[in-house]
Amino acid sequence: MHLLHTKEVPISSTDLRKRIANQKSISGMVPPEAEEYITSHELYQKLSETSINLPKLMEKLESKLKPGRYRHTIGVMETAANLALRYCMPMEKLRIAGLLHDCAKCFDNKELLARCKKYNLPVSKAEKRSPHLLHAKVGAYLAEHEYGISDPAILQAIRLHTTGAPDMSLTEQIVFVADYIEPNRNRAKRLDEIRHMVYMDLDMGTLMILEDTIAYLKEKGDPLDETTEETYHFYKAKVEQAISDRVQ
Ligand code: DGI
Ligand code: FE
Ligand code: FE
Repeated sequence: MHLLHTKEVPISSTDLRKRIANQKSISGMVPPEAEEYITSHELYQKLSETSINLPKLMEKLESKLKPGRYRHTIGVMETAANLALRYCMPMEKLRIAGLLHDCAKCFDNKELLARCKKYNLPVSKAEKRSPHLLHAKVGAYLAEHEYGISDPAILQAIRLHTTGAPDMSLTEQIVFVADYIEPNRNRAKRLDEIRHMVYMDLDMGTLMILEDTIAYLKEKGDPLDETTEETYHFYKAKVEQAISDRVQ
């Protein structure tokens, strides 16, 4: 048995967890690295979705989506849960985000544009050219107003799931990646390689997805949304930086 002589710290972890659940700052009460980890992994937050009944949500979605799309949705939900466990994120939160990410996929382009007008959602030039991109934005709106989700991290993950965004939160990045690799997907090239990679290096996996999506869109002649492009450049630079840090 070793006795450790340490300074007495008059801070209890229970109090810290309570402060976080009540959205109070813990700045200066833990080392900065611990605070950064707690924030980026969304730890100890009160899950505002505790009242959410997942089976009911699933039933409602199943009635709205085509069978193939619903299967994909369940695949994304389970994959997001797996990745949540891998990257120490709240699993329930990621399941809900995965389940709802494509909840507006039942609308055609005309309906998506009409919904944006109705809900006062801005439509960019790129979205006007490719209105299917709007299912992400409209989906976030529906998740909040029709499926009762209030957690901003979930809503933002749904909003960004098609183009990604530079410097995504872990929740956003996991939904983005899960959407691409879920087990029912079978068309994209390098799928198995990417599936393997995202469990080893999430940023590298994200970069590979962006490379392949951009190549696919170029081949099809579809215009790139500038967010997709910015996201690609962000993760390319981040991965290159990580490699050069490792070499030094
Ligand atoms: O809704 P899903 O089919 O599950 O997946 P998604 O929301 O990622 O949408 C995939 C489609 O979106 C796929 O065909 C690629 C396309 N996409 C992704 N980024 C862009 C894009 N399409 C255009 N036009 N521009 C983009 O930047
Ligand atoms: Fe989608
Ligand atoms: Fe999807």
